[in-house]
Amino acid sequence: MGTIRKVLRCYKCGTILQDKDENSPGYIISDVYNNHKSEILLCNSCFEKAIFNSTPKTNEFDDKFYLILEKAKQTESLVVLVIDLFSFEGSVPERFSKTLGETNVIVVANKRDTLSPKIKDEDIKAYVYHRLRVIGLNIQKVIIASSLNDYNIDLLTQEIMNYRNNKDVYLIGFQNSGKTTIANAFLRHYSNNTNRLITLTEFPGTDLRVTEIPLDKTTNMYDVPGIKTDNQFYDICDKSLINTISPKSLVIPKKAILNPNNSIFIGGLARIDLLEGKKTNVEVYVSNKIQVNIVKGKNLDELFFEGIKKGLKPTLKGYDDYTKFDIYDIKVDEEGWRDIGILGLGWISFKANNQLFRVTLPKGVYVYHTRSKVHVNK
Ligand SMILES: Nc1nc2c(ncn2[C@@H]2O[C@H](COP(=O)(O)OP(=O)(O)OP(=O)(O)O)[C@@H](O)[C@H]2O)c(=O)[nH]1
Ligand SMILES: [Mg+2]
Repeated sequence: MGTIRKVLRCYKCGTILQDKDENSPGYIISDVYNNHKSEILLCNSCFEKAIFNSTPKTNEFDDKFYLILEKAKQTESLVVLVIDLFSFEGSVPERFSKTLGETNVIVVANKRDTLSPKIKDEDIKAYVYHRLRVIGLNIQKVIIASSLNDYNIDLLTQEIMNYRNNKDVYLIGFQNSGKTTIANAFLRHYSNNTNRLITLTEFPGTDLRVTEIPLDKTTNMYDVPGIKTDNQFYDICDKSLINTISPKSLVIPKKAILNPNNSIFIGGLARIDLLEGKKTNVEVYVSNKIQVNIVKGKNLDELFFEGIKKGLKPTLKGYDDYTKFDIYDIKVDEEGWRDIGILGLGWISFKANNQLFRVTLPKGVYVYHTRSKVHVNK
């Protein structure tokens, strides 16, 4: 799927590093540039002047969450994996699928309402299968649903009952994917015939707060807290920003025409520049509450960081200079409709034509390049 290469800046002066021209800014010797282990690199000129202390970011993933998955597996329960159709890239940690093994999984592709009704559910389903094909889960069904609009929740309720074999059900998924809203919608379609009450408990062996919904005398549905990764936009937002960037209804794409050296500023949160290629029509899919600006000029960096200080909306607290952002160059060498997306924030769709895009986004957030979710290539 094309090539995505992380663009590195000098850790001290911020100049974009390059190994081609010794006399231009940001020069670093090829060997270090191509074989570095750390992202903390200095251009030759800073390297000669300074020695730096630094603490690179390390990955963390919540171990307690795996205790819950292990329990689901041991008890041969049904796992309902909720994914957010608006913000879905498809990768899960390898440990996730290994822990679940052969456990039955139903995938709920939630937030259908954010995508156009003109797109066929079958096409969305094919996209979801395509993205999930490599992760090795034992997927029994994919159900396209909208828990806010009660779309297909009756079908989901039915399938949960079909596949659970009178065992427990675990609702799991990434943060903000809609698990709790699904549990509530499920309750509107399911009558609790026991005299047991819904309770909030600490899952044994963890301090994770889990909602326990009785299904019959002995079994429950568990609404598990969202999996926190460290590469979703939501992971670095406070609650109010999550509300702004997470769409509650149909996302109307903003249309733009990009020439080389034009950029899409997504609020003051991220930006996508067209560096090379022909004039390109682009559709921008982000929450309607985010300002999208098409900006032209050679000094895009300056315009972006000045804009963050002077009124682009929304912005992330503390993210106002280049040290807080990563940059990726994406060379598009496929054909047909493609998406470049920022996990949790949204994506752009365009027709591939050998473009080179540069994506600037908060450090650690994941960028992806895939076939289009909303345009089917026939
Ligand atoms: N557009 C849309 N938004 C939804 C839908 N379901 C949930 N949401 C929104 O998504 C956000 C998260 O919903 P929750 O149900 O709290 O998600 P969760 O997965 O339980 O979140 P955590 O427990 O924090 O991981 C809320 O703002 C919901 O309003 C849906 O079907 N469509
Ligand atoms: Mg929840």
